[in-house]
Amino acid sequence: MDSMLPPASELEELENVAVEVVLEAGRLIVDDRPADLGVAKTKSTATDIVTVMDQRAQDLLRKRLSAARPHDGFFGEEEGGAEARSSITWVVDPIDGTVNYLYGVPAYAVSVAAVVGDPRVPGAWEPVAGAVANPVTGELFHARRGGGARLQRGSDEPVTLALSEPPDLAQALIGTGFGYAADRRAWQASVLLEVIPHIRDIRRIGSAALDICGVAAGTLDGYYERGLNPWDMAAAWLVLTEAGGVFTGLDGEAPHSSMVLAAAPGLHSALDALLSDAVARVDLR
Ligand code: LIP
Repeated sequence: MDSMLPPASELEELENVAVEVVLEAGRLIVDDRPADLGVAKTKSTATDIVTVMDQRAQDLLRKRLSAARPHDGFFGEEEGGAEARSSITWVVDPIDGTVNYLYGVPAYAVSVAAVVGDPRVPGAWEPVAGAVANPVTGELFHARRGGGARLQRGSDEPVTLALSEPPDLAQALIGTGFGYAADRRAWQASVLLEVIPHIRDIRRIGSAALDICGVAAGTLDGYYERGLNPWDMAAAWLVLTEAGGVFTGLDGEAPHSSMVLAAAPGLHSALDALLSDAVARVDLR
């Protein structure tokens, strides 16, 4: 897909646009959060919720992105998309960690990525610029292909992210998540039972974008989850790989809804082997 890569100057522009719009949407979901925020509707299951602010934030992001880049496509978690007339499609999660947002748990994020290829087809797309903002903690992660990854906290100077040597698997702090369907959660719990005796501990933060950025920033050593959509992972994927990390599916495949895993090179293969065995054992039952 390197042949589809925009020139360096355009990658920088795409990164700046992503940063600008995630900060604005982040302010909107914090400042305009209704005091009586509730569930506007549900999607795949009764616990897969949408609030009015998910749609409002997506509408704002779409408006700003189409004003800045009228020919680009738009592919978001909520309603409303657009086909690309350029090589770029914006993949957007207006609130990643919506359940945390509803409960007031300060671990949710706005995630915006510019990708090449078709984000609806696993293995047929990749992010080239992007940003993830947690509007409560003031953490802003951003990256562009070949340009490295940065973390900025509030008005502090941005720091360049570079993964350090990871611990062994047995000492590794691993993040994961659970889906909205009961049978999916039961399967994920069975896999976790196989995994947890072999690692330091598990963290369930509730936002894949923040989990994957956490691996890039060193607040987690690794992460895995089944059931992610392109918008949950697009921007954080690039933050991680530009920080020197590895982001794949199982057995080194392309990232896929069946499984994604994230870690530093030295830990990734051990985590992949552990997960492949665990999934095989659980699926045999
Ligand atoms: C969430 C993911 C999280 C997963 C949740 C949910 P959403 O995305 O970020 O990793 O465990 O089930 O899918 O629905 O808040 O955008």
